Amino acid sequence: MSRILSFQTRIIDIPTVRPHKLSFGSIQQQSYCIVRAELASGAVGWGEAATIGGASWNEESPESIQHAIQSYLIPAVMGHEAGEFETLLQRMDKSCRGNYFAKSAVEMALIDAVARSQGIPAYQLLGGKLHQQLPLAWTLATGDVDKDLEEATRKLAERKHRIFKIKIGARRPEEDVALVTEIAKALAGHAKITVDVNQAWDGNTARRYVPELAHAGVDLIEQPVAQWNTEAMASLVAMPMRTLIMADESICSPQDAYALAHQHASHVFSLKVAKHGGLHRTRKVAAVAEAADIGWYGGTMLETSLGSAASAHVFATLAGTHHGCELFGPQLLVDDIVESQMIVRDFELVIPDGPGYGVTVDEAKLARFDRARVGLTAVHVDMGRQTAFKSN
Ligand code: MUC
Ligand code: MG
Repeated sequence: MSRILSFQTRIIDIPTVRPHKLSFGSIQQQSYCIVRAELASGAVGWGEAATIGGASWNEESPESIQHAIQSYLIPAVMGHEAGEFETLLQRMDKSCRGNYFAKSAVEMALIDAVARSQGIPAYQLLGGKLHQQLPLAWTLATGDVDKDLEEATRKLAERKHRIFKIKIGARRPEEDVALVTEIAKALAGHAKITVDVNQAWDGNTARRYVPELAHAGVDLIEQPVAQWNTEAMASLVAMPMRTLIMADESICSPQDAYALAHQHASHVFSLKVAKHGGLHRTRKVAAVAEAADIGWYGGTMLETSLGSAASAHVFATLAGTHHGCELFGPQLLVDDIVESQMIVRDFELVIPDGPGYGVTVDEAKLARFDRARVGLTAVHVDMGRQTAFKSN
């Protein structure tokens, strides 16, 4: 056992290899709040929280995450035993409501530090590794059918991905259905097709177009309606079709999980370490899914290899029916912050062994992408951020 000695936080910005278009906008860079935790024993651990499009995906942004960590979460846990995770979560909750992304970054760093100090992989602190690897999805989000198909064909040939999630919701639903139908037809027999509407439709639009997507061969439809629209989700689940309805933005807390299960409003939950408030709480949400016969999917906020490896460690411990994962964030970035990335083999992500999350943070790379690096003024940063995300 060892007490928490210190923390450091910083925001980094990493450009993406191509624009990533979602229902609410287009991103050209990903921003992260990175946390370094040091224990009295000298052990060091790293955590990360990623957001998509600043504060566009949900209420938190890299800046709010850093502020919550510095002002409230660090004072709440400083000097306490690093391995007493449940106590630390309660202390963070008492000092700061919500702010789950921020809490997840702190907890992620502490789990890494404790696992490293014991020389064990983090999954051993979380119940042990049930899966050696998980099927790895890729997201098609260029907004152009030819470019999407070219990308999917390349990923298939490289034996990296054969589950493709298409981001829709920015265009008219008829146009989206036409694009999805064309891609699904071209890849039929070679790949599984899923879509993510990112809350763009109202209930009536969803009830009209979900059957058309099902007819096109889509296996799974993610968050077709607003995060609050549980009744519409339930009406889609009740439709007689083989296509599954997955909650993403709707499912954050274990209480959300219970409410969705109780109202039969999801076939599958997309699990994400950030929105659940950490790795332990991801397991609590997964436990509700398992109890309610709801499947799970290993979701992403487009983390670097650090956050992706941490997510992989907790996903690897989960029982119940799963639909693979989409921890492809590192492949969407021009560069990473670790020495070597996780292995992707035969369409599956191999869960990394080794102490902590099994990846080694490269501090020179962190410095290269640090928003506060010498010479970058606040004005430049603001201008950079405006061009890095364009809302619709
Ligand atoms: C989301 O809503 O699932 C994850 C992958 C991706 O392309 O967008 C995100 C967020
Ligand atoms: Mg989603």
